[in-house]
Amino acid sequence: MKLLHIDSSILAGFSTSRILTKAIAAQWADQHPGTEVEYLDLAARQPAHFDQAAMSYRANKAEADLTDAERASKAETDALLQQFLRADVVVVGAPMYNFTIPTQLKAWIDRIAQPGHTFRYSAAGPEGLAKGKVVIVASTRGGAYSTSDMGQAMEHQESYLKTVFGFLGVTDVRIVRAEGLGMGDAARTAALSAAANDTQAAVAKVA
Ligand code: FD5
Repeated sequence: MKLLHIDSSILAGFSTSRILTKAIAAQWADQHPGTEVEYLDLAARQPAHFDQAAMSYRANKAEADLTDAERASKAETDALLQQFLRADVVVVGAPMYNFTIPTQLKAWIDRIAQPGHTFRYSAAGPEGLAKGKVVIVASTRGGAYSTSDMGQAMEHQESYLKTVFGFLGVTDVRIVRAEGLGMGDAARTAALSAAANDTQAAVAKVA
């Protein structure tokens, strides 16, 4: 079984989501002997923004007709896409920055969301092609959003990730959440303890 461990926090050694993804990946490997872990640090190695050169991926141009920028971009897309497709389990560190995910994580999603590879349009509508994977999201945030309707309406982090992974065919998205991290010491301690419980549940759940 292959596990892809992804971090996107820009806070390096101060990051909370990095602590959570590390624990999730370690516990998963413990409980599933033979797990091969690949690691992707999107803050250390950020994919380029999905731009005009990146769009050439969709045009199926002959290799010889690509510009240098398009060729480099295609190689980046191919590498990230294949890495995602070969994973059975994807652990994603996803802090909330400005109500949504870090730009580095969005740049990765833009690379892996490719028609013909991870989704396609059919007569019956869009169909996700990355089926059978488990995605575990380590969600961290300064405020608390899960406990009120208003909070849920304002957060575009977990809800966005569930939507986009669902669109790609991943129906099993598990959330490990530490929220209220900026609301004082007691709230932070409670958040970390809730995330530890979520981790156990996410790792133990049978697909
Ligand atoms: P991980 N939380 C929210 O609830 N909302 C946000 O929109 N945006 C944007 C940024 C950052 C944090 C350090 C908090 C937000 N947060 O990276 C973030 O989700 O894995 C959590 O910190 O740790 C989470 O743990 C929102 C991230 O996961 C954000 C750009 C950075 C944001 C509505 O919703 C600790 C530094 C910070 C911190 C921080 C910071 C916040 C918090 C902790 S440090 S806390 N809160 N370093 O020192 N901005 O590295 O440990 O979790 O609330 O306690 N900075 N921010 C916040 C640094 O910046 C909270 C609420 C709201 C808005 C913002 C600076 C310079 C340097 C290095 C580090 S909201 S340097 O008004 O409720 C909006 O070395 O000089 C280059």
